[in-house]
Amino acid sequence: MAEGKLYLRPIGFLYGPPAEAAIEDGLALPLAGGPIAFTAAVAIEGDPASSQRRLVSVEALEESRDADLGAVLERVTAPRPPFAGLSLARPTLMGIVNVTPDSFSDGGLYDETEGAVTHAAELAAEGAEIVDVGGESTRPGSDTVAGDDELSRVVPVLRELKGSPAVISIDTRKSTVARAAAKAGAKILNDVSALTYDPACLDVAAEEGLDVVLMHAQGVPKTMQDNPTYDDVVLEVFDYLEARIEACEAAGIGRARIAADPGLGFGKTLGHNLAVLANLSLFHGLGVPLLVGASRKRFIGGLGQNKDPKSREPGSHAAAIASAAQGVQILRVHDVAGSRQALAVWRASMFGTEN
Ligand code: YH5
Repeated sequence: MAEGKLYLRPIGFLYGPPAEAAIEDGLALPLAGGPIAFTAAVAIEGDPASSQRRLVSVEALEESRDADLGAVLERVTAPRPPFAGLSLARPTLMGIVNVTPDSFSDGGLYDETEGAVTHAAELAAEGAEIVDVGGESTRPGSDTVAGDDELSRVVPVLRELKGSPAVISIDTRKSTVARAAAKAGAKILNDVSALTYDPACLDVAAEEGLDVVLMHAQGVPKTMQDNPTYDDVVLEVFDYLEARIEACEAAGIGRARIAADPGLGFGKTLGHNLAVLANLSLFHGLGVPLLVGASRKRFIGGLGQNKDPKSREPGSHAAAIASAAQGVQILRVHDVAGSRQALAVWRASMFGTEN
């Protein structure tokens, strides 16, 4: 009988016409509403300290009368409503725009603003449906930035992006920045602390009607890579995100306005990052759209021995495809044009359609 919590990791994916046929015949189920289907699942029972795994066919899943299993299965298979007005039927690209002084050699607020605005317009033209604007570096080892400095970097950029075809996302942990960003036209609050660093972010998101991206991190940027430890990184990240979704719902941010992100590189060793990547489909059990940001991160260099972030593009594309192949809906990337090409070729070859 059910001992502890139940998690489901969908596996055995089908794409395109075979997916539709297998769903029709009861041999597969839609992953997060489709268009990918899964034919089996790894059922994980227990908790991060002690868990057991068994392989279950879709037939067996559907025949089970277990209420816990039924509840997880409903979350895994249910269609996701649009997020921030965007249909998530195919992989959606979030392009990264940094407004931090170290990305511009000569500094100066005007140059910084113009550079970021131009970059954002390029990313939107290349196919980014979301542009994520950040004024605080949260890379490993980074110091925190004063709220006023972050505000004065980011707000002028957001104001100039008001006519942009892309949905604007603000990457911040601070409620003052989130509030000002919402007034300046941002529709998404992307918070690497899942609204824990500054709990007032919960009220700001609720009041301003922002959709939110909740990301898992262990520790804070300055020290998070010192010695990250988990009993079971995948289950712990799942439990954390589930609790943060509940906190949002309690604060008046409905499930339809939430996306979840396991936070690659945030308090995670190479092994932790790979475990998360290999088990991404489990996070569909959160019942919300998923976002993954692997682009140019150190673990990609760690696998490929590459120190220069820009030399990590091929690995970044591979990680984006591996994520999309498990049904991840939103991919946070630096190279929008390249990611779009990689994903289009992957999609065409797996689904057998040009678009
Ligand atoms: C994320 O994953 N990441 S900021 C180190 C690098 C390269 C890039 C060169 N904000 C995420 O992009 N928001 C950041 O090594 C994020 N998910 C979400 N939702 C860190 C970053 C980076 C760090």
